[in-house]
Amino acid sequence: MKSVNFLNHTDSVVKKFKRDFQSPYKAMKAIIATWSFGLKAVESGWRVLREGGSALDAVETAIRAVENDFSNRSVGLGGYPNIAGFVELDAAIMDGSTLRAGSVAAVRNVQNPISLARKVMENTPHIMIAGEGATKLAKFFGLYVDKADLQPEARMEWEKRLKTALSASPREGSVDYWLKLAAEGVFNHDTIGCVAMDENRNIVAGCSTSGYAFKLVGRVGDSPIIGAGLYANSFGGAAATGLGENIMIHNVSRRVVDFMEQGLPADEASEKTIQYISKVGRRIEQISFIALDKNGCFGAGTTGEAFEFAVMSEAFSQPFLLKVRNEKGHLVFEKIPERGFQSS
Ligand code: SD4
Repeated sequence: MKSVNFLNHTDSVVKKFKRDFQSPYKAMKAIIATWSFGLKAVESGWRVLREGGSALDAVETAIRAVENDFSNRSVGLGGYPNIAGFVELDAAIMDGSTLRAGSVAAVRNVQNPISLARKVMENTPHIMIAGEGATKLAKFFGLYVDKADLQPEARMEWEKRLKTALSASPREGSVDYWLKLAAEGVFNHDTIGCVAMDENRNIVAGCSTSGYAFKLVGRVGDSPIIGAGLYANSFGGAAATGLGENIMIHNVSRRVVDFMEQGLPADEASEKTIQYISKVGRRIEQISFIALDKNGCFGAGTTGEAFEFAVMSEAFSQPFLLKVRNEKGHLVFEKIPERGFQSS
């Protein structure tokens, strides 16, 4: 098959790209992930799919690749800590073919919370395990790590926050004190979310995050909540990123899949979701998501100005980055030129 470099694209390549991207085609194996670091996830997950692996393995592998990068400040143990200086992680996985799911919330000392979430799904009668119980389960399954020191840059940033907050502090240890500290927190909006479909058309969604930087101890975001941070069934899958407190209110991932269930392709389901949230939402800041439908078509949406994500399917010769822009409720998808792709 002849490869065409998108950087020197012609109109016909652009048209082909739009057709491949926005309308159903025969490619079944497909994978999509949030943000530019999603490229690393997509590359890892694609290797699994390409070799005939399951969507479940692909999503777990994809997310682990980002969790294992300690330079990432919003995913895994390299992430910013909570206000007490501990990294607390949320993660979940959902198998659309069985409607089974597993999740962990506010878990410490686990390098790969996505794998722990999968253990919860496959080896317990439960869906969600939080806090100390999740850490204990990690020990049981050999996923616990003794050493979970903050990365130097994360520690520096945390100490800076503490100092700023303490300079005008209420009584140390009071609720006011903790709230003040948390209010100084920065919103960290880079969850790794991933959705994949394998050659048997099984769709799986997953996500993993260290959540809101300098959050209150025990704060749980949308990522481990089925329907909010992720959802998958036989019609499609979705995963969200952005301020969890907003995503939960709108049950974002389930809503995107609902629209796909009604027959819309992923990109149209995404637009409907954004329009719905904008219409009803008081809390609409910072919500973005990715979507994949049962025909292998990609979608994504954002209530912000733009949101980057990574994709790969049988229709393309290598993974690449896309951007979705929100133009007054209408979603416009475009390539990111500096990360050109090759269409076969
Ligand atoms: C949360 N949704 O914990 C996560 C944070 C995030 O991109 O980064 N999303 O609220």
